[in-house]
Amino acid sequence: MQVEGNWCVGGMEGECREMRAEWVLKLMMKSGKTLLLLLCLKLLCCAVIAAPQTCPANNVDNCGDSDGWEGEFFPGIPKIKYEGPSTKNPLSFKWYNAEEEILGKKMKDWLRFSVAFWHTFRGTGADPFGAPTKYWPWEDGTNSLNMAKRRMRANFEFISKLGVYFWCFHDRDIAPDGKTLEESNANLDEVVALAKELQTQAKKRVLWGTAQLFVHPRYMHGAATSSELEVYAYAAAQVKKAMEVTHYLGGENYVFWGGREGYQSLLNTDMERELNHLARFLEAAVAYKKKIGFNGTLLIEPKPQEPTKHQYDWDAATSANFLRKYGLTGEFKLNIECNHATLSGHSCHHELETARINGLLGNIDANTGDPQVGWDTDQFLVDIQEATLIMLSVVRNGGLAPGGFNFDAKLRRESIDVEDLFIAHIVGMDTLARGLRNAAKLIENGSLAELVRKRYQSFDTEIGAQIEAGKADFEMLEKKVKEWGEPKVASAKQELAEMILQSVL
Ligand SMILES: [Mn+2]
Repeated sequence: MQVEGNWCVGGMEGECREMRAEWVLKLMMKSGKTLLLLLCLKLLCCAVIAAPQTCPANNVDNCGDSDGWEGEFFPGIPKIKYEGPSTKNPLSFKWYNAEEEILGKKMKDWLRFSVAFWHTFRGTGADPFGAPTKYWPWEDGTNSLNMAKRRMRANFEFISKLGVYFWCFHDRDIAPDGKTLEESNANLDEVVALAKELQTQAKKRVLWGTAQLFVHPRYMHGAATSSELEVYAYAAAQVKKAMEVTHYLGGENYVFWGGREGYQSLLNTDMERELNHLARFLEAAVAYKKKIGFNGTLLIEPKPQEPTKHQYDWDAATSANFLRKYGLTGEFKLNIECNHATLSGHSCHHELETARINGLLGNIDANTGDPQVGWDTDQFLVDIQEATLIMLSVVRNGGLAPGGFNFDAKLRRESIDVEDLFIAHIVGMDTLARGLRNAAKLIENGSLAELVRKRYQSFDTEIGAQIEAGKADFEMLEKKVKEWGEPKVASAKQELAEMILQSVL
């Protein structure tokens, strides 16, 4: 018997056929009306495709077998080791050597890598045109509590084998949504208790936690900027809980990505009122953080569009201005995502430098977009030049701690092997490690710093010092112009700077 649906593909055929047969048999014994049964099966399968989150947390029987998992989740995949640039082994590091010192610090301390639970363990490969393509062997097609726990165990085996110290999560991605806030909180508590046990055993930590305030229909107008008071309150309750569990898991940061905080049209939007509400929401988050003794850094993650036409946290400069206006700069830093940087028309390097010079660089969501594609593709970063520029900013910032590099990146829809999860993270880690090595070469070589120093040397003078100290008035400068005549202007040496950068790649 053929059952259409999205439960089973590719390598899972064997297990899936068994699952289908068992399921069909159970149902046939109950009803005996084969035609009706087939119709129900068809409808059920369609429901699974359309809304994978509709399977209730407590409804295990109707949503597949959610018993424990025997043995390893990633059998045959060893702990990933550094083998150097000449190795041909895809399951090894070519450039990332965790314990090696670069510029006086271990690579693992410069890079503080983190796995993003939502992409790695909840990413299905679905897109607006097509169904999921990824069916990891440990998934049973449900969103049950048992499945959430099994997934959490897979997460810790993955980060342990990968040799990463941190992980990041959204509340609703690690535990299923309940019918009420109380039920959702209870689900979260149960999964978080297991996560705490597993991360203590594995000696891992949470880089940051966050609340998912954009999937549920209640958040269609936004969360803190929703036009509905009850939604604002619900979001506050959800963030309160997400901060509590992040604190419980020893999280070093807490992130606010603006989800649907933005607008689709200014005609029906009171932008001033919405931004005031957002500021009040963030003030309340600061107050609650202090109340529960959570010392993690609060981070705002800029993004210009998607899902709204105009997100309020457009870019680093806009976010910095928002924080200043509402007196929040001392309480927040920025989490810069490279793909969001390019969506806003900047380079990742520009956004990092804008955050850094404003004292706001807190964390990096390490990913990249595609220059031919206009949306947020969340790809693993593989561009060595981009990685070198990123690491130049990170080194200038003295590192990112307590922040780090979160791989907010997903496999392409067409990459469907379990080992692809490892390969993608390995190449992302190696690219940034190579960027760190190159940045160190640039800094130790000194030619680029010298080029920049020379470019501004006219200000290293008595009058220059007066200007920079705010002591040069227009009358004095006019007098100097009459004395000096036409200014002599030097070359910017851009091509030489590019040549120097090329020499370390
Ligand atoms: Mn993104």
